[in-house]
Amino acid sequence: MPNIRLNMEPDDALIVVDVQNDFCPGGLLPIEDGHKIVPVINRWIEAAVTIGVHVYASRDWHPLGHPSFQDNGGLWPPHCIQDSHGARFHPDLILPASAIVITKGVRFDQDQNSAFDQTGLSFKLKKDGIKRLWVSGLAEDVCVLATVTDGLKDGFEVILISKATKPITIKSGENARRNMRDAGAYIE
Ligand code: VGL
Ligand code: ZN
Repeated sequence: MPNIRLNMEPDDALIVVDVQNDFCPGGLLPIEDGHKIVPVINRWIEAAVTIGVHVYASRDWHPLGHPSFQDNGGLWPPHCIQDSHGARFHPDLILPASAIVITKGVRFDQDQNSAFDQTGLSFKLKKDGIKRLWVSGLAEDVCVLATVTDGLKDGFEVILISKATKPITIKSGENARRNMRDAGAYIE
């Protein structure tokens, strides 16, 4: 495959997935070195703001009793409880005032890993003429994976910024990357 270098362009969007305290060391569902992507994402945000690229930040925002929690038959320990410290964006993440926050994971009947899942994000991006997405954030093998594959399904070109994401485990991170590539994502 030719090595095409891609640059952000004004009708792209930068998507920052779930860069929240609970997914970083010290949090309730910590990803090893999760915090290390924050300065990397800040540089992408700075570039995006300079070019006029819109920034979207998703957040996992679970009510107590959420179905994704182990106590309720789900896979995960409780995390990103609405309004808790763990649910806040990482304190070093510098989101511009113009960033749009996408809240997900609020339903009692199902989880929403993808920032596109019943949020209307696709509608909004299309309304704004966005064709291509640069995706960063946590976790690469869960919500980033789901967001990238949903973005592709909805007809966007999607670029995963590999230095701006971290998986929960190395192995499932490798699987996730293969799945994203097979689904048509570029890995930058
Ligand atoms: C996530 C596990 C549970 C994520 C969210 O943001 O990747 N992972 N909830
Ligand atoms: Zn969650």
